[in-house]
Order: sequence, then structure tokens, then C-alpha cells
Amino acid sequence: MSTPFTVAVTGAAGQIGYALLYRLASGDLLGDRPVRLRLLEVEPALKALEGVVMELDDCAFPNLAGVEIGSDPRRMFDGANLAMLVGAMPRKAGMERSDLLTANGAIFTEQGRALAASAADDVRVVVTGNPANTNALIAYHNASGIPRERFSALTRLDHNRARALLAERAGRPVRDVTGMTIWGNHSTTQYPDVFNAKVCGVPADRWIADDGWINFDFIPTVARRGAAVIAARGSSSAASAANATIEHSRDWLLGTPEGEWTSMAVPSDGSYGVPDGLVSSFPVTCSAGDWSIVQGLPISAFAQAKIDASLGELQGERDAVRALGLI
Ligand code: NAX
Repeated sequence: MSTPFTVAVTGAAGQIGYALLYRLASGDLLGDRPVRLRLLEVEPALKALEGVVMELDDCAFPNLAGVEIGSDPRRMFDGANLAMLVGAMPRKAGMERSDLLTANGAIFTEQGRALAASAADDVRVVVTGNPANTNALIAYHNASGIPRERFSALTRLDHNRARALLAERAGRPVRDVTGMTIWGNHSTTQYPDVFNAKVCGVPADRWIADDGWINFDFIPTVARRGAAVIAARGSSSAASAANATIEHSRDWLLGTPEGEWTSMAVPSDGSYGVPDGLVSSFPVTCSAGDWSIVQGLPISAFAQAKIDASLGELQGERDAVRALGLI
């Protein structure tokens, strides 16, 4: 039997956690390879987490090699090959943006340091908790010794939403939609890029041939899908966010399919003029645990203006956390 792969999950008693853990344990990440789970929560949520673990036990998953829970990040990240940072401080009524960044700054500086202290040498980190891009920026700045390329933030849910919406409009199955890209921040300023996507191998804008739909329907619908789910369901996306967190991690670890790319927010290497180090979403291919940004995609003036707006927002967040001394 192969060595168990250790996955640390933060915010494990939350709603994304509840949708995520059973899929990790059942083999959706690495198939038959045994998985060991290390679940981090804040102290008051540990009781609820015990119930989640009881249910994991009751599933009798053959490849679940053990579960540990706790509230000490250094202990829970010990030996982690993959860390899914899902837990974050939500914005509460009356909270200023700087309060939100300060609260999350405290979480992600501590978790960055804890990862550096105790995670496995090959650790990879995906940040799902919002504001995901900037939380990842804070974490990598505080994880001295771990290459920044090992940190990423989730825009796969946006990517999946964009693919599904384009497929529906084209009247084709989702598998026929390729080459989707989310650029920028995981927020309403993101730019979902139809112009480099294809449907059945044909450029999607030629297939759709309706710029009005792309600009005034597709882009805002993808960008505001999270709010639409909250309005309908009464709580934020959970199953789809868990699914995206798994797909992001699986592609990173095992590789993107031949000829296809995905969207991941990663520390910029300056590609496409994105300031170095900013955690921004790009088209990426992955192979054997490394990502690389797809180069040379054409960006129109319209697209560039959208991307610049999102980058402006990310730079504002970066400047704010820098002013707070978090990076
Ligand atoms: P929940 O509020 O249900 O769960 C969050 C859990 O995190 C709670 O159990 C809480 O106790 C825990 N937590 C808080 N601080 C912690 C800390 N310092 N260490 C460990 N655990 C901690 O939220 P949920 O719906 O599960 O969403 C989790 C995060 O994902 C939120 O920040 C949310 O905004 C974000 N999302 C990100 C998405 C993305 O695509 N990047 C989409 C879905 C989601 O909105």
C-alpha cells in the first residue's frame, strides 16, 4: 500500500468543510491512494467537528488512513502535503474593509508561519477562504522557506461557473467548452474570458456571435453568481466550492488534461504585465505538482481594461495589508 497523503483542512466544521471532507476521504482527490486528514478549527467549533468525524468514521471509507482534529495550526499542519485553507473570518455587519483584512491577516500570518514550521517539504497550499487572493498573499509572505509558487488561491469555482454558463448558451455539454480563463481577483471585478475559450474547438465568440450577451449577461452573471446562490439558497456556495477546491488541487498535483488549461490564482511572475508577486488568476497548465502560466494569449483593449480594474483592486488590497504590517 502506498504512503498516505496528508491533507490539512482549515475551517473543517464549516459548510464547505462538510461538503469537502467526505469527497477527500472517498478518493475524489487521489483515487485509491490512502489519505490522512488533519482538521483545523477554532476551539468553539471543535465539538461540532467531532460530529463530522463520527460521520466520516461511519462511512467506513477504505482509503481513509486517519483523522485528527485540533485548534493548533502547527500541530494540524504537521507533515501536510496539501493544505486547504478554507476557514476565514467572514465580513460581519458594520465591519470596515480594514477590519476584515486585519482579522484575516491575523489568521493567515499565523497559518503561513505554521505551514513553514511544520508542513511537509512538498506542501502545496490552496486558499479558498475570502478574500482568497489576498489571504494567499499574506500566507506566502509569512511562510519563510516555502517557495511562493506553492501558494495559490481558488478561482476554479468561477472558472467552472463560466464554463457551465457558456455551455448552456451554446447548447452543448460542458465538456465541449475548453480554454476558459478567469483573470484577476476572486471578486465581482474578475474577468471571465470568452474570447480565448472554444466551443467544440471553434472560438467561443464566433460560436456565440453576440457581444451584448458576452458583455452584459455572461460577464456579470459569472462575477455575481455567488450572490445569486446566496439569494436563492440562503447561504453561500458550499458543494460547488468544495468541488472546485478538489478539482484545483487534483489538477495541480496530477496535471491538467493534455491540450487544456485551467484557472488558478497564483503569485504573478510578471506575465501579462501583472505586478510581480500579486496573487492573481491566470490560465495555467499543471504538471507533476508545478503550475505554469499559459503565455501569449491575445488580450483585446476591452479585456485589458477589465483585467486592469481587477488588478487595481488587488493592488489596493495588497497596499492595505502592507500598511497593516501583514506582509
Ligand atoms: P463557514 O462560516 O460555514 O465556515 C468557516 C469555518 O471556518 C467555521 O467553522 C469557522 O469556525 C472556521 N474558522 C474561522 N477562523 C478559523 C481559523 N483561524 N482556523 C480554523 N478555522 C477557522 O464558511 P464556508 O461557507 O465554509 O466558507 C468558507 C470560506 O470560503 C469563506 O471565507 C467564504 O467566503 C469562502 N468562499 C470562497 C469561495 C471561492 O471560490 N474562493 C467560494 C465559496 C465561499 O464563499
